[in-house]
Amino acid sequence: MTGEKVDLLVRNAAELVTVAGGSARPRRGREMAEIGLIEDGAVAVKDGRILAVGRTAGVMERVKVGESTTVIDASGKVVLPGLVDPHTHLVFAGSREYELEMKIEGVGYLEILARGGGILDTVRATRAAGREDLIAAGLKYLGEMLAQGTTTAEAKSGYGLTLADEVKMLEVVRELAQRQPVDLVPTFLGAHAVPPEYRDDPGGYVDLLVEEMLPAVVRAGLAEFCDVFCEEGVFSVEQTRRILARARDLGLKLKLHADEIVSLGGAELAVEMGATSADHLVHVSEEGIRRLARSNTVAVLLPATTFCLMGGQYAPAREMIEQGAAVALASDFNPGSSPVNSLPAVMGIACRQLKMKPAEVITAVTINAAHAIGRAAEVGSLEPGKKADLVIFDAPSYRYLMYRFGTNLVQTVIKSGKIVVGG
Ligand code: IZC
Ligand code: ZN
Repeated sequence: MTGEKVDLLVRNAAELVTVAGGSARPRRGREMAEIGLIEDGAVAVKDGRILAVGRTAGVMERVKVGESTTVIDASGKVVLPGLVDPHTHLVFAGSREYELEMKIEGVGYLEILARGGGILDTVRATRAAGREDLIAAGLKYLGEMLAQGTTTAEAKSGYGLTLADEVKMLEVVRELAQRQPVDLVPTFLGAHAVPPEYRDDPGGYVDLLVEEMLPAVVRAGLAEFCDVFCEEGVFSVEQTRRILARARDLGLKLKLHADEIVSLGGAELAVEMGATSADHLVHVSEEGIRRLARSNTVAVLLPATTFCLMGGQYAPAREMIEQGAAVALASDFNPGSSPVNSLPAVMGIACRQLKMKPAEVITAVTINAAHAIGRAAEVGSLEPGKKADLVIFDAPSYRYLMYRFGTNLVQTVIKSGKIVVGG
């Protein structure tokens, strides 16, 4: 067979981790350990898409390498699908490093919020910020993420809390998507906190969300998902159900900040509403785990947040996996509870604190993360036809990535067939 001429070829990878075969539905339970590992692997790319994947010898037989083909020798290296970060609060102004002392002294996250700080502090800064400042900050953070292997990320609004400011944030997300390589999936999180203007009338803010903000955001085509911070003292289960039902009627897909700090039945609600993902789940109930395990709702765990909040209790990842849930991992990058935008850092924490095995962690930041944002047909695995998003790590095995926690081992990032980091 005379092969097709390819634009780019990565060859001789010590370990090529394809995570292939999971595009139709998320990998759950035991399947999470199946990562499609190929030794001495190669990937051939044409027109930004993957053309062939397999052992180097086999791929070389099927494709033609011409003078214009970029050939990367990945001997001694690990190649993974571009990492997918399915939960970030990417767009915000300012920072909240002053919360460190409060947290060390034991002031709780919800207490800081109740005092008018936390999210509300970032809301003040983000409302005051101009678009260009938000874009400049977003570009900087996305550059950091890309340099650590993230090629697709979800990005939420939620620091505006007025229609105009939420629209401003989502327009910034759209602009960011055009100005740099990381693909972005926009989520409307108008229900992130009750804004100060509605402090004494939280129900009035829920009315505003449902009657005005959601329809306007949908009309403008600015969001794919709707998310709610369902938490004690923030939005109740009843309010959350009302907001999500309206969002679903308007055609948005659903996500939910569920059972992060207090067990409210967030996981059960996410499954009931047919949410694409339920996120956090540190305090998920037994029944919540059972329902997640029987649903297609992806459990997105955010262990860097627990680490940064200095909480002793992490999400029960092992129990979720053992019961058959589909687990993904995300950074939760935000200025308060997780100023961490490195998925490799999250992966290192996931092994040690969630007791997830390295292979499960790989699935959780690739194909399952892609399912959590409705992108599994396009990214999250190395398979013919998918976007050619690849990361080459200076590591001899995939386990080494989690083992060497704290050092950026990314050597090269390829996005849609183009080298965007390293060489
Ligand atoms: O700014 O604190 N948990 N939302 C829900 C956050 C954390 C972001 C923040
Ligand atoms: Zn969040």
